Amino acid sequence: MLIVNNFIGGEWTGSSSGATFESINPADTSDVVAVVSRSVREDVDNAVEAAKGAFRRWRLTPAPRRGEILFRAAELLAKRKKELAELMTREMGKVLTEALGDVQEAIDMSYFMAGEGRRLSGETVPSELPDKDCKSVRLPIGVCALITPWNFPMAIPAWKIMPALVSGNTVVFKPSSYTAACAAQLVEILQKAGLPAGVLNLVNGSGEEAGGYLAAHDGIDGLSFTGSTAIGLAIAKGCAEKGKKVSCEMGGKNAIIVMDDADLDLAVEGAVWGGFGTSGQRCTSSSRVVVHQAVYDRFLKMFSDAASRLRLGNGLDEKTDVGPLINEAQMKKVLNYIEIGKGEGATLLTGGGVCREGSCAKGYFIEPAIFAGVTPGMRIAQEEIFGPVVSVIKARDLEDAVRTVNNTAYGLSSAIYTRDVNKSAYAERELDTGIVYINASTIGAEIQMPFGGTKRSGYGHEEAGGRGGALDMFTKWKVIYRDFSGKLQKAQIDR
Ligand code: UN1
Repeated sequence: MLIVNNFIGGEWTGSSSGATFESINPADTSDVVAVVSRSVREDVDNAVEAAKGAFRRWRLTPAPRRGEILFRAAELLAKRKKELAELMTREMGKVLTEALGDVQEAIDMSYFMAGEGRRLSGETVPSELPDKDCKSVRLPIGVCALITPWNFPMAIPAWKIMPALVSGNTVVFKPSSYTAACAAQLVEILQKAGLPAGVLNLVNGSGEEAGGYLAAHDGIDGLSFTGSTAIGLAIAKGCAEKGKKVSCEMGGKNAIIVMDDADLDLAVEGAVWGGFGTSGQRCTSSSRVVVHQAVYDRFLKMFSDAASRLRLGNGLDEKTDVGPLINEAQMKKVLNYIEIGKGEGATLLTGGGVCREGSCAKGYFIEPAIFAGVTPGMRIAQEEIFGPVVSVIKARDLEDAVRTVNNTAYGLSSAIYTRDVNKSAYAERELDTGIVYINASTIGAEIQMPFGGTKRSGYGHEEAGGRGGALDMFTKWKVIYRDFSGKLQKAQIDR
């Protein structure tokens, strides 16, 4: 069992109240992974203060040097990849191969942002007047609060922490209380990589107690959040009222379209991977599959056969395909949606039951569930379930399928399986989601591209790289006009 403390001003310390909570293995609830300090307001105040103090020097540290620290962190992460992935599987349940991928995403992001230390480019453009020039430079925004979820315990914190740091911000990091041990490892690695005291601060605790207080803190200058839509929108509103920069990555109700000309084996593999990977607990999960009527019956048979073959169990066992849900509340929520689906008249083709057999006896396991005969307006087709439940909806043609996909409050990710280039081009243009996949599932975003959604899925693109990605969230522009004519020149007027 690990002891996980806060990390404030370069020191690992317990909560000032002395209170703790436990981080429990969801595959085996008798396994306490960590005892974690439960932060109170005073701890958050101290962390913000430490970040504020460190900002004065960190912002003036040359960006390439900031990048070198991230590079060293990437090296340390890579060296410890397997051990970190095992801890992740133990702490939040995802199967080891996926946990290795999660750590890999953090490694990739660290290397990528290390390189940004030598770019962080602005623009130099001509002036409309003689002997005058114009440039824009990126500056850090200040103290950034980063609030992250449990489903990607290393990747998502890295998406936020690395760009925030390389840009010269200092950070107060509040990870999900369900993955506190993973978060502490990441922070310790950055500490070992040479980050100065106070530049990155960790406060553990619940969303209500520590997260909410941090989000509303007057001492922060920007906030990045990944989590539910309800909390994200409340956070965005609070930041707007105070004029603070904010970005929220929220829920999804992602869909895969399967056309009549699709490679059905590939589509089934994609639907299984997108629907049941991470036990459906991804904001990008393929929780709907919209299938052309001509292949609907065949697809359903293939999909439910494949889903019923998936093996539930502890993610550390290499025979396991699907791990547990994160906690009891999530399990109850998913079971409730299964009842809602039945009540709405959808047909439960496979799964949906609690599994307590063998290695599942002490965890939160639900068999991968597929509903057929779902209509677009049903609650199971509209609301984010965040569990291993996929709704299959029949479509008349491509236009009908696209309309169904777009007919939700969310817009994070979508996919189409087709061999027709014209159909894929139409879908690419018309699908109202931040990410569109062609002949691939709705999951698998890469860190060098922006990540975010439309409608209630995203408030600002941010996370990863690319133009409009993380650096735009974590920097502000300063524009400098230099007039070396030695006389009064009036822009717009002297023309
Ligand atoms: C999430 O779904 O919560 O695209 C994040 C993916 C991962 C990140 C997903 N790279 O599946």
